[in-house]
Amino acid sequence: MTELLLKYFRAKQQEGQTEKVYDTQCPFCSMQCKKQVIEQSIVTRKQYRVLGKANPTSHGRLCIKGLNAHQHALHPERLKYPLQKVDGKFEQVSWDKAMGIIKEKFQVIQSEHGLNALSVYGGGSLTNEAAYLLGKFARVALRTKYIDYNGRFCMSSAASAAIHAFGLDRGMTNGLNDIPLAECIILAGTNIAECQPTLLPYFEKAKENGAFIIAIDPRETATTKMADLHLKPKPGSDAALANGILKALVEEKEIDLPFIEGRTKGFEEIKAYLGTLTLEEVEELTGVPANQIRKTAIMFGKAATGMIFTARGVEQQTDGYHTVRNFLNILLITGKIGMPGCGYGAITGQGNGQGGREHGLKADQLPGYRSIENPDHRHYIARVWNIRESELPGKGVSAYEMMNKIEDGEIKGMLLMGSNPIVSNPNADFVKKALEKLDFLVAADMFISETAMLADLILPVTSYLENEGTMTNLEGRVLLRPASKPCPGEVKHDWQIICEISRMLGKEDYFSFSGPEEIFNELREASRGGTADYYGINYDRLKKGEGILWPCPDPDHKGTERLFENSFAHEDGKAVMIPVSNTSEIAKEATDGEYPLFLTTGRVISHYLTGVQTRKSPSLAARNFESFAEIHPETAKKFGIQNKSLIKIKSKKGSIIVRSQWTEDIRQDTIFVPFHWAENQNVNLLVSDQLDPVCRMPGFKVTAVNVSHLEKL
Ligand SMILES: Nc1nc2c(c(=O)[nH]1)N[C@H]1C(S)=C(S)[C@@H](COP(=O)(O)OP(=O)(O)OC[C@H]3O[C@@H](n4cnc5c(=O)[nH]c(N)nc54)[C@H](O)[C@@H]3O)O[C@H]1N2
Ligand SMILES: Nc1nc2c(c(=O)[nH]1)N[C@H]1C(S)=C(S)[C@@H](COP(=O)(O)OP(=O)(O)OC[C@H]3O[C@@H](n4cnc5c(=O)[nH]c(N)nc54)[C@H](O)[C@@H]3O)O[C@H]1N2
Ligand code: SF4
Ligand SMILES: [Mo]
Repeated sequence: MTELLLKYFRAKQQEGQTEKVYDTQCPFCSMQCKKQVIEQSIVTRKQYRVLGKANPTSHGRLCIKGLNAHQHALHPERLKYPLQKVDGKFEQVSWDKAMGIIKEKFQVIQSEHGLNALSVYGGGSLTNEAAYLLGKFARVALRTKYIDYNGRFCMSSAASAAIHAFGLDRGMTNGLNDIPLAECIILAGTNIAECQPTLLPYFEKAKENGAFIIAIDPRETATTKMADLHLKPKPGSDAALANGILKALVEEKEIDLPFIEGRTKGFEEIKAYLGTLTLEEVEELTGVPANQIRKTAIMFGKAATGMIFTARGVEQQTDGYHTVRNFLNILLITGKIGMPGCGYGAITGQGNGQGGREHGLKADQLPGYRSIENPDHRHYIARVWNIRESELPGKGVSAYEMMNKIEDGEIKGMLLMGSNPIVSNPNADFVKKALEKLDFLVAADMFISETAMLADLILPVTSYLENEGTMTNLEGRVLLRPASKPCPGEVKHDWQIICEISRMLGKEDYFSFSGPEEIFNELREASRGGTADYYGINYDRLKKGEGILWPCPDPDHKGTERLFENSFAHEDGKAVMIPVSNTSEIAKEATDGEYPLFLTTGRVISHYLTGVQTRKSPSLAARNFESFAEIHPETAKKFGIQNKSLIKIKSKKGSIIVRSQWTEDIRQDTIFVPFHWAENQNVNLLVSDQLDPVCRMPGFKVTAVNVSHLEKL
């Protein structure tokens, strides 16, 4: 070997010595792709590379968000110290001082206004350990009934529909490996190609195997392009569309009578209701031609195996619960569940949207998916927490309704952990004013988000690179996310913050945890025997294996991939179907002369939720640096709107300014705006405060609006 080559290899070896490898998971969507962030120190400069890691869900794939997620975590604006607002400006304070302020404010508020004057608002990015602990914190340390989380806006209609229909809610009833075995797949209101990109290959595999894919979306998207048939309904008309499909299934005799009789209840009522409808009426209501509805029914009915997936397009409606129930009716009357290549999937959104709702972040839930209103469940959890059952508060209200409680003066203080409500709540102007009214708002975040800006105190938290814990992915697979990067500045983990506040409030006996594994072990006990039973899962098993799907009732149990193979989770083992009316009483936004267009909202591939993280990533922000409105060229011409020009969109609630984007991919009566931007681009300034009466989901997907060319700013 020449001297020169030797020198080169030695230099390479040295370079290798300064390389650090951080094993972790992407902090964004429910796929929870495993990855490595590789840090190379070259003299004083640090350089980062990201590699996907093999695993049974994403198989080493990463999308552009996963490839760039280190950029926000390493951003100079990451908070490193607690901040207190003094005369309208944030000043750095010590943790001792911050904790002292919280103690004093919390105690004063509760002694003057009662226990329920304090509230907790959580998020689906928190680990299972932090989510579990935050739920316990609200009930045991603060003893308030007011706790809820952003998952209310995300999965609540699908979750409540699955609980009522099947007796149990796990995002997917079958594992991902069933997808390629399905002969027909219905994708209702889901844009997998942009929102869970590493999931797409499962559907591509199904197509290679000959599957027929039907997409339901008012827009053509990267996902609908993959479909063999694309139904383009009027926004918000999916419940009626599902009735059309049900009607055609019955007419074509493509139903599974032995399954209906043996394993379900409610078919006769559905049949009677369908007898009062015609496909032409459904065509009129939805804008989908009757022949396409019939084709959908024939293809799905005749297929030996089939799956239905729903996501926010059909769920974020004021009748989202009933809409999902009607899609479940289709699955049940065709008997396509609990078998290979069959099943239902409500595609989970956030990284831990699934775990968050299983372990007590929701107003009405206790760990293990137990109910806060069930006396047995309350007794069980009170025993695990070592308190009296009578000390456990009752059911609170949903995320948006907490804003009403602030406005009414009932809630005076809030701990916000992992959400940016003034951008993500409907009726955003009202929400901002409500939060400003609080006597005390403390926000735990990595950044000064738009909402944290309103806080009296901001507590800096660790990112996914530093914070170890478990996350439950869209399949219901519990994964251990390792994290070994040293914490920047004085940041703390969410779970540490919860424990420290509890100590200040004199509750250290209930919160004396030294690490996430200890918290998880208590969570296992708390979930034991519940629907979402994690008891058999432990850190050792997670470290050795590839994640475990709940329910997993004991350490020798391998976890449950496919649910409902022999029976459903209701006491009698049967699934429940209900007729869903085309002309429901539920209030919905309707267009009129003043507001002639439907506005629907959603996502683009490069940004995540309210954009706090992705807007800080140069590679992602460069793809879309501002919001926009997709509008059909014919509609644009009618309203005098040029392509790429600034337009004003107005609803009964408010107005925003965004740039027009002409596209023939969207219905002519509909415009689409993503929700990743704030201030005068915040689309939630337009969305109404109407909630689904069953699950309290807002109608993010339908708002009546008008559009106009912006003359001058
Ligand atoms: N890139 C990216 N990925 C994400 C996220 C993100 O912010 N950015 N967020 C994550 C989270 S938390 C979630 S919840 C998921 C969301 O994932 P999705 O639900 O797939 O995303 P959305 O874009 O909200 O809506 C999906 C589709 O519904 C359509 N739609 C709108 N109105 C209607 C309607 O009335 N009927 C029907 N049938 N369809 C309609 C929209 O045109 C859109 O294409 O994505 C997760 N992944
Ligand atoms: N118009 C419209 N509105 C919508 C939707 C829609 O489709 N249309 N979708 C809804 C849906 S599905 C969702 S899920 C919500 C989401 O909406 P938000 O709850 O507002 O979600 P994020 O933007 O993720 O806000 C998370 C905040 O927590 C911080 N954060 C991230 N990770 C952590 C952590 O580990 N710990 C702590 N303490 N903080 C952390 C981030 O920096 C950020 O400030 O928006 C809803 N709003
Ligand atoms: S955003 Fe979702 S699909 Fe993309 S890398 Fe992250 S976890 Fe995977
Ligand atoms: Mo979500």
